Amino acid sequence: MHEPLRLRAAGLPLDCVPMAETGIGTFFITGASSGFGAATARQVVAAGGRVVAAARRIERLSALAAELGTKRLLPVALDVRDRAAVEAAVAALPKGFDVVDTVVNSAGLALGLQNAPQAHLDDWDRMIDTNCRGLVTVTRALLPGMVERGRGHVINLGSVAGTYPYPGGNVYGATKAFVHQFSLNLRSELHGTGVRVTCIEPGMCGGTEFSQVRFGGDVKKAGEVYAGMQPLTAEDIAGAILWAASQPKHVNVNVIELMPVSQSLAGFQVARNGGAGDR
Ligand code: NDP
Ligand code: 8X3
Repeated sequence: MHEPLRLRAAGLPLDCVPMAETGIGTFFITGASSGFGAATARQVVAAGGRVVAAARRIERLSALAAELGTKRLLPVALDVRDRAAVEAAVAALPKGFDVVDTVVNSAGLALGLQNAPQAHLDDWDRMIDTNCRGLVTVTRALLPGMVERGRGHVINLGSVAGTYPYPGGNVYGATKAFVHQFSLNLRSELHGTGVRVTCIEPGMCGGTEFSQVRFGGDVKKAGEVYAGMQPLTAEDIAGAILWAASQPKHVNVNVIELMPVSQSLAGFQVARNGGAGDR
């Protein structure tokens, strides 16, 4: 019998349909108030899934819920750096949103583009707290349920900055290298549990708030980053996330690295000033 019909015949509300019946299942998306997170929420709902949408700006999330429907999207005000708040939010998920099939850890940020000697330690602390500590806190809170159910998917937002160095990338790139290695270690440790892990590692992506945040709200400077080139879009990244999430259950997509055609690598640099340490 067709699944929804079988559920109806069994007297079960379609509201509590688990992943197998809803196809793409329930996603817990951090950073859902903007950029990749918001685009992913839209694509998940369009594919028939449900979303727990988490971020600090609740008014943005409420607007998204109004757009996509409160039966499909639950807005949750959350600062991923607050461990107690993360644990409480996961424990308080209401029926219909409490069986999380996929977590998308998109909350993250870059602050500043100064070289290390000029960079601000407060910015470094905030990137580490959000991109590393926040990501592992959310993941740790959702993993036991996934392991218990024998299915689930952790999808982390890394970056090409975690693999390829560039001036000003210092701690931002290092946090994304952390995300890459954390993802691979998770894969290894979740061996045999049925829980999948994917790290999505994009290059330059426009149309999000990423560069505005990096440059302290300077919209002009943020716009110049993408001048004269065609960056990736948030929809491109959401498409990669949905693709990884909708593979057959025996397939694990470990890492997806994607860049705009306009961006590539430039190789090593040499300081021709006489020798190591010479000025
Ligand atoms: P945006 O700035 O558009 O979105 C970032 C999201 O993170 C916002 O929803 C913001 O919500 C949320 N966020 C930030 N801090 C916190 C926090 N402490 N607690 C909860 N949520 C938080 O950026 P993108 O969508 O472009 O980036 C998403 C991810 O992808 C980031 O991890 C970024 O590093 C990574 N990335 C981005 C690339 C790009 O070029 N855009 C390329 C490669 C990777 P709120 O402020 O409401 O809390
Ligand atoms: C963001 C991509 O190239 O601006 O992670 O660092 S890049």
